[in-house]
Amino acid sequence: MKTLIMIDLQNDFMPGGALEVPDGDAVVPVINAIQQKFDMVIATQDWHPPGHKSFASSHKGKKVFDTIDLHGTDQVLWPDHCVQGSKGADFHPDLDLLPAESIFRKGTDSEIDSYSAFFDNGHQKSTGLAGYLREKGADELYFCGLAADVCVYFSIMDAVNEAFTSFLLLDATRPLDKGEFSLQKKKMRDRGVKILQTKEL
Ligand code: VGL
Ligand code: ZN
Repeated sequence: MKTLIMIDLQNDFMPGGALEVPDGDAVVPVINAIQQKFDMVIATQDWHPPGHKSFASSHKGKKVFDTIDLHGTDQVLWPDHCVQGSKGADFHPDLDLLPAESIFRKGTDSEIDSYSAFFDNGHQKSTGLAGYLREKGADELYFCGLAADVCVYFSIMDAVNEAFTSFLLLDATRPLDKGEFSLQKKKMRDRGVKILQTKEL
């Protein structure tokens, strides 16, 4: 069963947002155009309480993009973003959410960050997504959304570990850091992830 997983298509990751991904809004029409090709559509939403520990502003003397140890896991410090209930946490206004049968929220625990749609960064807590997808009979997962080198990448690697056949839709994602994403594409291919363009669907 073909399932589309739309990662974090939220205002704060769009140009002008708190943690903007270059050209991030370009993926919205691309994604709207392919939704009808899938048996199921799921969305994720980065959803942090104010003062979340992934925010540089929560650590005295630290700057955005510094790395700290957070409960034994390396944590990049981000600008405040996707604060629960804020406009920045809302989905892009043009994103078609009608076909999405569920929205999985992540990063809701103040103390731990969660890039992946499946687990927190320390792999301590599951979001329940893998079990949900299995119960629904989803086996082929197609990933799109933002940011390619953060939440999309970590979600795909967890999906592979959970034995889902995983695809990345290259023209329906954009990275924060292109160099990092190039290295990750190789790692994903090495793990059997198929990387394709939406026109190949
Ligand atoms: C993301 C950094 C921090 C993402 C979320 O959605 O890629 N990146 N929180
Ligand atoms: Zn976040």
